[in-house]
Amino acid sequence: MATLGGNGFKRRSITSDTWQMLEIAHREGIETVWDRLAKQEPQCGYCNLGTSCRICAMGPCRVDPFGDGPQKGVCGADADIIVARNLLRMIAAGASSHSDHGRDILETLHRVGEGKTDVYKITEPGKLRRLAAEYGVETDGKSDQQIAAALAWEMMEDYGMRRKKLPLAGRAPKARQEIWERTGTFPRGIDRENVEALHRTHMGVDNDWVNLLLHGARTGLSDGWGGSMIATELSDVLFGVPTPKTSSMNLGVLKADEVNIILHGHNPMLSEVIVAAAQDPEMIKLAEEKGAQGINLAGLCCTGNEVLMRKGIPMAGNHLMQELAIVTGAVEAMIVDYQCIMPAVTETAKCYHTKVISTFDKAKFPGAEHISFDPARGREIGVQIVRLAVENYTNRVPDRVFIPVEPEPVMVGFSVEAILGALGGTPDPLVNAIKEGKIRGAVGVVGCNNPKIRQDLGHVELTKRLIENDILVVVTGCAAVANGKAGLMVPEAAEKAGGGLGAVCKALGIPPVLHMGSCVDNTRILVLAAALANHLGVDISALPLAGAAPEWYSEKAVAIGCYVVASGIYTVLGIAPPVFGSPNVVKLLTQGLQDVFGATFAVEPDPERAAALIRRHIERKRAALGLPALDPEKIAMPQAELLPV
Ligand code: BF8
Ligand code: SF4
Repeated sequence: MATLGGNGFKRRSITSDTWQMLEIAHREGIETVWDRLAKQEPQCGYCNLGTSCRICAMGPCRVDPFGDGPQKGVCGADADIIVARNLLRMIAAGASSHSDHGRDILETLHRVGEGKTDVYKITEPGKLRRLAAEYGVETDGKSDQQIAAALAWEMMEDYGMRRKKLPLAGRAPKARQEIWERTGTFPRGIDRENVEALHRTHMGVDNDWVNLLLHGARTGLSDGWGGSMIATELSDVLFGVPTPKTSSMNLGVLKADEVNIILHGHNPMLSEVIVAAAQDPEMIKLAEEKGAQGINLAGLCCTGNEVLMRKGIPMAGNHLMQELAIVTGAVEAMIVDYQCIMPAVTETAKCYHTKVISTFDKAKFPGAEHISFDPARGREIGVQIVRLAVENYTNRVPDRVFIPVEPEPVMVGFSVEAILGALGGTPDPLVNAIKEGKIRGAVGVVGCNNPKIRQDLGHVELTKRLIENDILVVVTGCAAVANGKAGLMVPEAAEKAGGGLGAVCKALGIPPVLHMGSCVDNTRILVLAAALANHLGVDISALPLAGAAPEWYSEKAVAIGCYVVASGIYTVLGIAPPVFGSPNVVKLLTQGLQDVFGATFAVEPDPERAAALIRRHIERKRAALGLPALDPEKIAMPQAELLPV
């Protein structure tokens, strides 16, 4: 890519570690995600519009809604049906990914309950008992272990078909639950909604695009108020409720003189045992014998977020950094579990001494060494993996080691419990600050990186505009890492906030951008929104809240967007989903859902304009609640500019 040398790399990202590593990758002829995107261009127009279909062998088909080409697939499906089916399948894939992750954690809780593992234990008995009470599990006179077994058994039902309603959805305000009842979207069973989504999208089943999309909402809700929420709640029970702590972010967290182990993926089960094994004196001694000063763990993606917010393990980067982390030449092992791990990492690793170690039997990677993770033997496997990494230190080529930047400090770990704790135990101070207008509202900025958007630009510019205008920002996933790298997740960033939000943050000693965890932890945002709504006696859709996924790429993000909107929160996407081939579907998602769920989607790639859309929305909600509000029309909408990609 001759044209992309020098400053060309700056068009790909706003972060210096990315630029520097891209320069090296380019020099060494190592292909990255950006190069592969360039080779794919122009990408298929039908697929971008969502009007291609390969669901059955009469196809593949594509319809041409805006031209003279075919208007129907071989079976007769038109653009509306094809777009709606494709979208529902995306939602189901995303919801299944989160929910299957939740299932893995649930099975671990069950093992703990049955006494079949000595690796994991109940770290938060209080939270275990609160959850047990929600599920009607008897706790009086019962041990933690007995409660864990009984709660796990009950939660396993959430995945099945005996329930009419998912119990955790009972956390939503009554008004919200009534909307779900009325529209037939109350999630029943996690697996059930996902299997039904696949059934409905088989050729010749559900051919009503509205009906398909309503099931999309129900499938998304089974993730948000089901599978993901189980993943979050049980991870807290087993590994601890996150509390505020300081750490650091970007590739500068790697250490030139230590064994570097990267934890990449989503499931904290394995990373917990790796963290323990890396502290094992025998392993540290072995590292010293190999000439290293110690063992350094660093996170990537959402496994990184899990260990960051519970244990303060530093974060090497977000989604687009996975190949570039290896290009530092300083990574002895990249340990992967599942989700968002590009198959490309094993190719990049071949150019270095880095070992990629896959660990889940459901997620194998050609070119990786596979060590099958068994929770019953977690400790032993943790030590085995760390030993492999330590022994690999001697294969490092010191001349190729380049760690590009100094780490950026961050404050993380704002679980709902921690936020309410910082506020003195009740939502009152936050509610009062919102009522007075010191804080105008709150926005969840979440989701991925996508090489179609200059890395981190969407997250960081949107967040800056929001906090400047006294809107509290909560972040998860790769959006959190973007903001952390940009220096917005330290208490000193209160200076970059407006006077109202800034003063609140200074009084509490917290950043204006609160890190709430990994992507399954978006459910923490739901729980917080429900708590605020219940506190005020209103529905979630009445609150001055919004969501944004400025750089999303994954099916999981589609599922998240879907449950956020179906929970009553307006959501702005920075990347267009593949729906624009059906004007009917677009109209429903961007307007019609207002009458169904009291919230809609918007698509706006320009973060300045996205911020204006969100500010207008928040002021409208404030006015409707009778709170002091700005005239939304006076919030200027910047001219659209084409973003450099
Ligand atoms: O679950 S934000 S790129 S790492 S999908 Fe993936 Fe997106 Fe990152 Fe986490 Ni979430
Ligand atoms: Fe074509 Fe219909 Fe089969 Fe899709 S389901 S591939 S539109 S025939």
